[in-house]
Amino acid sequence: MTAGADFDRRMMDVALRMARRGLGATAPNPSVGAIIVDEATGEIIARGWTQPGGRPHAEKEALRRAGPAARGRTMYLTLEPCAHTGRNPTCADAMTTAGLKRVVCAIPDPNPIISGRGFEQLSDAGILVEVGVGAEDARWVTLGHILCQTEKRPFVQVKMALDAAHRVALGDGAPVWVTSPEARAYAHLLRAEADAILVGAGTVLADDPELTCRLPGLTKRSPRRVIMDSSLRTSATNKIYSAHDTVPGARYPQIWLATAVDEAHVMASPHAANRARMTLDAVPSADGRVALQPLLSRLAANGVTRLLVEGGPTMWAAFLAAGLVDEAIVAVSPQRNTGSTRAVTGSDLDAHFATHGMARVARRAIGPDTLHIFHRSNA
Ligand code: AOF
Ligand code: ZN
Repeated sequence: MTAGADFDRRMMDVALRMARRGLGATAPNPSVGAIIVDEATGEIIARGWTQPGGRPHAEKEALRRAGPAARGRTMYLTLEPCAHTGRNPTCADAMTTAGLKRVVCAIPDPNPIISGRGFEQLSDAGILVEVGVGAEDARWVTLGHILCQTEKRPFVQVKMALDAAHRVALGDGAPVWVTSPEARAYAHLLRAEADAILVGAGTVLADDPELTCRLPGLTKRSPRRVIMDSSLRTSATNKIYSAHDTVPGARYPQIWLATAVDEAHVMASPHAANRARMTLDAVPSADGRVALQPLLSRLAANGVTRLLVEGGPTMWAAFLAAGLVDEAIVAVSPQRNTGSTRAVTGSDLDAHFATHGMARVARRAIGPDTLHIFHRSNA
């Protein structure tokens, strides 16, 4: 006997795993997971997830893999199927044609051209529709898309690597590694799951990072790199401007430079030499600094649904103070940095994040380090 709430929940967990596979690869579309199940036997007939670039959608991918075996079966789906007009047939059409009997879906699509219509179309075709299973997890996986639709900004994830005293190393031209290779590999995975990485000019100058994903097999998932460089302090020789040359298949070779100065200033600066490698975006400024909200809405308008804020400490503080951090991922080393450091969170991580409306969701070991994860409480 397979039917029931527990079975539905377990199957939705599989669909959620499918959805997570596409994070960072489907923007501006959300990454959705869909599986087709024979409820009588509990067999998973086909799995689907949103394909790189955003199409085909997850449902169509699962239906294609199932073929005629989809008839009479149940689909578990993390987001309402599309039913908008324009591009035909929609997923709701394809699901109806395939003869699915039941659809268990986690959450509605906030996209106003779809919202509610996908479910309505399935019900009208006689398919049993159940909504809400795994809703909380699905909302989290889909939050980039949801926030782009509702707040015109991407999901913002902040990543910090701190020493045992919760201080950050101030690089002097090269990255200083206090956390372990395991924590660093995890940080590269976060890059793969992001649509864009944001760093401040200070970090580019201090660490001279490349900001690519260098995990074997995932270099193609290196996201778009954005530097917030209000007053053009980065130099044309910083590695970030040439790093893409060494990353096979990097999707976004160009750097996006968000600055508070205008294009004429840029062309008169040494940055003119970088012009071919740079997309320039003069973003409205406050006190000569790039304003965060307008920057985020520009990113969303350009298809960025998941933004990884890598640093440094000034930028972390600005995003936290503005209440714009959805998730903070903090790797803490058991060792102390020997060089110059700056305090970041104080000794009590939970208290620090609580002052910014964030609460702990996890604490776990990663190699010799500890990973602490905080979520925005009202996310
Ligand atoms: C689905 N399944 O896997 C995804 C959906 O431009 P289009 O035709 O690809 O439609 C994009 C919209 O479809 C997108 O804004 C979002 O609302 C939804 N994404 N829908 O049925 C999927 N990725
Ligand atoms: Zn669709």
